[in-house]
Amino acid sequence: MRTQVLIVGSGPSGLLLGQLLAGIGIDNVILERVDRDHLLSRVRAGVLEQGTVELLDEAGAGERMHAEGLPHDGFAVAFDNRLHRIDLHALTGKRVMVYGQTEMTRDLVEKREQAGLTPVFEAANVALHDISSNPFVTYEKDGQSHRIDCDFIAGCDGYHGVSRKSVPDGALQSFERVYPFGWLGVLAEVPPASHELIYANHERGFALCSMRSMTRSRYYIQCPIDEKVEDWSDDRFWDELRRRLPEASAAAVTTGPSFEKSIAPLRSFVAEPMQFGKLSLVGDAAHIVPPTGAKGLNLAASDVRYLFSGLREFYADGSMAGMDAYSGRALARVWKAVRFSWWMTTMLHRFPEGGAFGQRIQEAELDYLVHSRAASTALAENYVGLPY
Ligand code: FAS
Ligand code: PHB
Repeated sequence: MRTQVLIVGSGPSGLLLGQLLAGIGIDNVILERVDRDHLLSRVRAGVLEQGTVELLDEAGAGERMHAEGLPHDGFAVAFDNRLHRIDLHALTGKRVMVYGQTEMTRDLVEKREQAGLTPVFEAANVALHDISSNPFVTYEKDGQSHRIDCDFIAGCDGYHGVSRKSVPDGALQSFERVYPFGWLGVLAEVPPASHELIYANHERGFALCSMRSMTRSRYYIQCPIDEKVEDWSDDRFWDELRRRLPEASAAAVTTGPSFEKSIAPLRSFVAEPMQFGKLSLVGDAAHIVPPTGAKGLNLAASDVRYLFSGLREFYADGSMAGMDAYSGRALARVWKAVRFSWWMTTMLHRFPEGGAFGQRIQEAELDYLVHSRAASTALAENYVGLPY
């Protein structure tokens, strides 16, 4: 079998790229390791930049997002028992869309299936070959071995995928910072504590009040990296969450049974370059950010935008200029988002090893942020998404 672009991974990166390519007649196949139910059961990001919204529209999969998503003009930063609103729209003229990655993935999968381009689910032992010149991919499914030859491979298979590992040793340089804590997150069918997100800095640790709709809430609290989710009953979670919020916000929390509870580790990671021969790395396959700045999914979307532009140019007039520029263009935006996510994380989380000096610096950072228009604008323009 042969295709023009072979996409490894059916997460947001792979699905967005596949849908955009199919939309202009560029043949592509998506290989996905897990089954459809597993893919659509994952709970991850919740905030879309305007650029991501526009890309989903361009991919023809934005209808339900506009019907059910929640446009947000701002969010609050909480500390010293007070809320301080960051008015994104007043400061930047832009807003963000609160719409779960789970829903976005479902919309893209259904669009692709309607076009008869169903991803190959449960593709096992995907292997990349000859990625420098005449690339092909092999995999197994239903006990059969398969080979697909292609012009390009898009490695959209996330941090633990096979694509980055297929680059020859020494050809990539990686940069990493692992944070000494994780996020314990819950989903519950209860109304959110506020109509906008609340990012809370508290001496007991960070907390985030988010949502998926006005009847479904998403909450997170900072927890030790070695914490076990089974040690956290719902009651224990709700009590700890409310202790980290301003009193008025805590009183507004509606508790109820969680139907998803998990702990995510936090790290910053970048692999350079994001391309080797005919293999391009996209999204989490190339970079990871702590979710504090709501950038992970949105960075995946900007990588897709750059790669799609390069592929469109190649198939239109044979020029490799856009493809050759992909890594540099993507990394320029990636590193700004990595910096912002690191900054938001260091400003809002507890770092005991930072000592009394570190605590005072954090308090000064927060005080400056909420009392300086320049500081709030800098946060706001990064949060809504820097220009492409
Ligand atoms: P993904 O990891 O989403 O998708 C990769 C796909 O490739 C997966 O479906 C995987 O099954 C498949 N795959 C892997 N190896 C393969 C192989 N060998 N062969 C075939 N397929 C393979 N971001 C935010 O902005 N906010 C958040 O709150 C947030 N929370 C997160 C929580 C968790 C637990 C995790 C892991 C990430 C979170 N993120 C968050 C980041 C997340 O949203 C990613 O940025 C986003 O999923 C990136 O999308 P992809 O690049 O498509 O990678
Ligand atoms: C979420 O709703 O899952 C979410 C929102 C904002 C973040 C991280 C996660 O910064």
